[in-house]
Amino acid sequence: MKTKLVSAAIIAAAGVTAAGSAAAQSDELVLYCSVQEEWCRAMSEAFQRETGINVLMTRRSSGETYAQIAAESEQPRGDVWWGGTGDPHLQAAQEGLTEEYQSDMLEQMQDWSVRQAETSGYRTVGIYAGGLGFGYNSDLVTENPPACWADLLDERFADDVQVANPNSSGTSYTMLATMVQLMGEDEAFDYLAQLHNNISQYTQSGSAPIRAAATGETAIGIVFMHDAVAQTVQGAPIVAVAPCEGTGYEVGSMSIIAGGPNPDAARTFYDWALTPEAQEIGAANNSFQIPSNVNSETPEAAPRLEDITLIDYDFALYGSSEERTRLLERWDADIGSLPQ
Ligand code: S7P
Repeated sequence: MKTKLVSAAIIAAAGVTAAGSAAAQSDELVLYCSVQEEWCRAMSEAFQRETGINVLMTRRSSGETYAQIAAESEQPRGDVWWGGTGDPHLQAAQEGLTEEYQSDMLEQMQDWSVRQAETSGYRTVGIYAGGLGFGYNSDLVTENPPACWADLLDERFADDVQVANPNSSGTSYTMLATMVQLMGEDEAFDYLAQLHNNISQYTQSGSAPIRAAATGETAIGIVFMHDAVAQTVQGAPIVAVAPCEGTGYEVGSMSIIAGGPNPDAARTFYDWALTPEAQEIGAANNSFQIPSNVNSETPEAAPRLEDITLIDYDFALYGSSEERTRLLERWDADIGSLPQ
């Protein structure tokens, strides 16, 4: 899905003429976006309006975008990877797929955002945060609603739970790494094998399970809590749950792709995307993460991290190339191979 966001009005407003079309080549930004499509489009349009730089945007899940950037590393085509869970951004940083950049905007960032930058040697930065949990359809689950990870194993939810595949989805990889940190690795894979009995489908995108729950296709979707809240805000009978045992969280991130075709436009986007004005575009487009600029307004509906029992998620370890690759291989062997 490639969206070329160019319009005559925008070009005219930016003072770019037909005669200047050679220069327009460098006034382009190739954006790989890993949040919800609606937010990706709104960010692209706002940046284009602000700067006159044409944005070519592609939306893919986090694991898929990491794989695309790795596959294109000999001849990079993208400039900025914006959004998506932090672990694959850290892996890309470790593998030299992304560029070191220390924006002046860093001084306005929350501690967790700066820590993400430091962990990566300034090859990525935190742009938002959000806790992992699940959501259930209250029209379908009317008694004893699930409150804990353990409750999702109940046989009354057979074939009624969805989660994404952790290879394509950053949300699902966050769940895998969370379970390993909460329970220990063998116990986590044992839990996931039991949960498999209740899973109707491993989706490609991380938020698809809660969209399915909103329409009543499934009772429970394992997702980031803000993605569950987004459905509630839109009027779906979805209740977001912070699991009682504790849970992991994401530091959604942004990185400049090493050797991308438009490095100046990439840095312009990077600085702009860290401003409160740019970060507040999320809430206006149904995305309720916690923004990373201390001066950005946190959306009213955003689940607050301080209200959730959070584990001390080890981003450096679970975002490392070796650990992420190893855990995904084990998931393929132990869980992905189980009969549906
Ligand atoms: O919807 C927003 C969000 O949950 O999407 C990102 C997610 O990684 C993209 O979906 P995948 O799980 O399919 O990779 C999150 O970073 C973000 O909060």
